[in-house]
Amino acid sequence: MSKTFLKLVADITKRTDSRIVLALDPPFNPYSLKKPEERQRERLNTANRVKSLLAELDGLVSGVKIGLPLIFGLGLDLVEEIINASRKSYFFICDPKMADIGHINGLEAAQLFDVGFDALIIHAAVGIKGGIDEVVSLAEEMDKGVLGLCAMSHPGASEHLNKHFNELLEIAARAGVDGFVVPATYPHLITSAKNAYPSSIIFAPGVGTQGASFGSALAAGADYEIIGRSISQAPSPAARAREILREIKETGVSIQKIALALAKHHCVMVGKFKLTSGLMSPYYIDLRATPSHQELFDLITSAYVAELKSLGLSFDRIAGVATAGVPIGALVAYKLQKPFLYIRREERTHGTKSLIEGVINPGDTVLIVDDAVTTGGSLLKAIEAIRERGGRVEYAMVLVDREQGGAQNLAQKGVKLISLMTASRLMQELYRHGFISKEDYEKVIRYIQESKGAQAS
Ligand code: BMP
Repeated sequence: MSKTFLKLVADITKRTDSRIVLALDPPFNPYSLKKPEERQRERLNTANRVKSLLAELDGLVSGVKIGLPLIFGLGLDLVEEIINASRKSYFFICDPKMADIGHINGLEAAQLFDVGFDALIIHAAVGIKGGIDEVVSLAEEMDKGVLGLCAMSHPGASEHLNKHFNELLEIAARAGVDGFVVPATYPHLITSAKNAYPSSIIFAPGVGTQGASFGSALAAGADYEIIGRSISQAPSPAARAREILREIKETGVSIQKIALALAKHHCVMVGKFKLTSGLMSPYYIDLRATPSHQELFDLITSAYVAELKSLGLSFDRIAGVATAGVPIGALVAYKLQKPFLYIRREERTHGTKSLIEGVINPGDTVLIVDDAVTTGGSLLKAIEAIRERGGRVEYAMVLVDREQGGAQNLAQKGVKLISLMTASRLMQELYRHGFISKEDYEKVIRYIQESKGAQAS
């Protein structure tokens, strides 16, 4: 494990405050030209374009990942020039997706480290002995980093590679890598990796062009999002990177802040608790007091608003579920300038005997808001009450998904659950920032995993 690489990553990120690593894969093929001098001109033009791109993105992106297409096209001398030109602005990761025997890996790695790459990516699937080990020991000698690729982002990855994710993660960790590459398109794998190795550093590709939304991998527990075409092929890469950073900040960073503020105000507790659903739990989230903490409450409701805006959903009304969903929903509705109504826990015993307080017109689309979901029981009751009154419900939104079947149970009723964070993510943040002990963290994660297993069986 390279202290130098991890320190470099931390120092640059401190300066940029950006969790983006640019994947640099410009479409360029000098070999389509026949004459050597034409090829060379094309290489120099591309190297200059890359240098200007990196100068333009200074401060917006923390790392640059260079893959084989650019290395083949330019050759390592020009790659070295590119790295030297912006050495101070970025950490540089080479992505050859190494997968050979250790001896060959070592020969490749020595050249890549000598031209100035700070770290490289190797397939965890090659295994440690006579595979990853030679690269890790060379990296240690040269004070460089190694990242283990443990799963991939494309659909075919689920045919074989990603099925072995946990084994690959364990292999990479045992080999002594500095971090993992885990795809944003399979966010549950990111959460599993962070749960298993909370102090590891995770880089997630697959964001933007491949479908995962900006900030989603960070929300699942990644430390960096690897973004290529969405930035490099935008008409103005710097303007696009700024927009993406804004989106990421609104989701990823605010989630971390919320998690820490919840802990600070004792809204998350570890112990032995009985939930509304009747299930026992080793942790409890109580968001009923959040309106008493003005800053925290503003963070929470702003995060709901930001997520709804970024998803671009349209609906006519917002309904809060009693108790904690009422103040949250009311403020979110106010911020979005939507009418608000709420759903009681118990029917009134006199008067209208309705569960609903407020106005719904038949055909209105209603977004249901609550604080947390376990199995989805309270949300399903609310959905039913609203549908009985002629309202249409397609989405329900919560701050925390306790990952105990809520999303699946709602999906069966045709409702998509939007959650700002999973309970696993919340616990990771609390553990990483010293609010809960390793034992408590592991106990809660085991409980979450086991209750997921119980769902599946
Ligand atoms: P883009 O954002 O343009 O899709 O680029 C993604 C980058 O991440 C590419 O450089 C690709 O090689 C890399 N990558 C990936 O897309 N999926 C993986 O599973 C692993 C990767 O390294």
